[in-house]
Amino acid sequence: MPEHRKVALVTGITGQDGSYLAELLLAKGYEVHGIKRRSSSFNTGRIDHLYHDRHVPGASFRLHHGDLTDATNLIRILAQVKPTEIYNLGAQSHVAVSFETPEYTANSDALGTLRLLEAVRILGMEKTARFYQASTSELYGKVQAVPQDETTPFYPRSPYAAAKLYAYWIVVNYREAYGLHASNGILFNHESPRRGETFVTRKITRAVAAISLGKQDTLYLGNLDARRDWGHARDYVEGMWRILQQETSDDYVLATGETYTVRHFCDLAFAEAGIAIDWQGEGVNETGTCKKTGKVVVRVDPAYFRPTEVDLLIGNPDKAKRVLGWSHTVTLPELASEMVAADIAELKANA
Ligand code: NDP
Ligand code: GDR
Repeated sequence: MPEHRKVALVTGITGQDGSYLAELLLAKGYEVHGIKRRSSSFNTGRIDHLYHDRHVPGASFRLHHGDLTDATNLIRILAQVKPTEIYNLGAQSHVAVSFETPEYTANSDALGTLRLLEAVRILGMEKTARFYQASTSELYGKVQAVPQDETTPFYPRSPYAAAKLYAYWIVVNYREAYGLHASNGILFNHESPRRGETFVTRKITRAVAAISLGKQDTLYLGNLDARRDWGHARDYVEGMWRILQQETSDDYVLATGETYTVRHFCDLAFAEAGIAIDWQGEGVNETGTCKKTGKVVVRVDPAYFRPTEVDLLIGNPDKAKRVLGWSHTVTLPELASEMVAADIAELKANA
């Protein structure tokens, strides 16, 4: 690979990870190209601060309209951009939503990955472009062993995870069949103030902000006992980049190695705003309530339960530490604190 060209193509650039990755790559001097979907309203809020008008000399950030469900469009963009690194972050990424839109989820998350890999082959870019696939701890699904590492068997528990399982293996297959420098990052949950509003951490921190400012009374959640290994997205995009800088492609777990319940995150986040939660007993699910003095602030709504749940995720990041020199830097209390502060500031600014 020519050392002087550093051109990245990022699918999912408008998402949480895409925005942090774009910042990282630009800071490292890359020419960054992103694929964004056409939408009826603006969907570039997370990356607007990076956008330079393409007529400005030296602009190194470009957006292209596209979609992982459109093969001809992917081929055209790849042919134009000639990336040296491709980060495939685009996906229908919401597990609960995948039960409602399983076919679309498979189309974008599984076949979308195949389309991108085929585009690389069709254009003869196997030796010039490195490929990163956004794989996920959801692959582990029904617990087979803990902590989960690169050798733990997969057991997907949702249409999302099943689609990502296909993507994981097609990446491995293209590496073995065609010598592509293609790697999977098996990333455990990572959050930030830019996390989508319907994922549980952000849903909680937004509610903490609204409740603390007197704009909301009650927060409805689903399974409070699910355990997740949560880190900060900024740390994880650094890991993605490091994976593609290796001489040899491979698969890596990125995780903190610690696991906490949704209930615990709730406690941390509410404590940040000085709101004590009076839980109505441990393990309450169907009718569980938690009270701030005299006032119910969190209730369980079974509508948020999933047909099949992933009960326990805890990753073993030893290989990433050893080979990539990567480890997380942000603790869960620090993450909760940053997210709550950002949501309070945002709500005040919009008041
Ligand atoms: P987000 O949901 O924040 O972002 C997803 C991105 O994919 C958005 O830019 C979205 O565009 C885009 N997208 C969705 N469907 C398509 C499509 N059909 N064609 C092109 N682009 C599409 O996810 P995250 O940033 O959190 O995650 C990034 C990737 O990492 C995803 O693949 C996710 O599945 C995976 N992952 C995430 C983890 C996490 O904890 N965050 C952990 C492990 C894996 P738009 O803005 O228009 O919706
Ligand atoms: P997850 O994230 O499914 O792990 O997928 P999410 O934050 O949606 O759920 C985490 C856990 O919280 C429980 N939960 C709730 N979840 C949501 N969204 N809303 C609720 O009200 C609620 N109440 C309880 C869930 O049941 C679950 O157990 C994320 C996504 O980013 C995927 O794309 C990624 O692959 C994985 O993380 C790793």
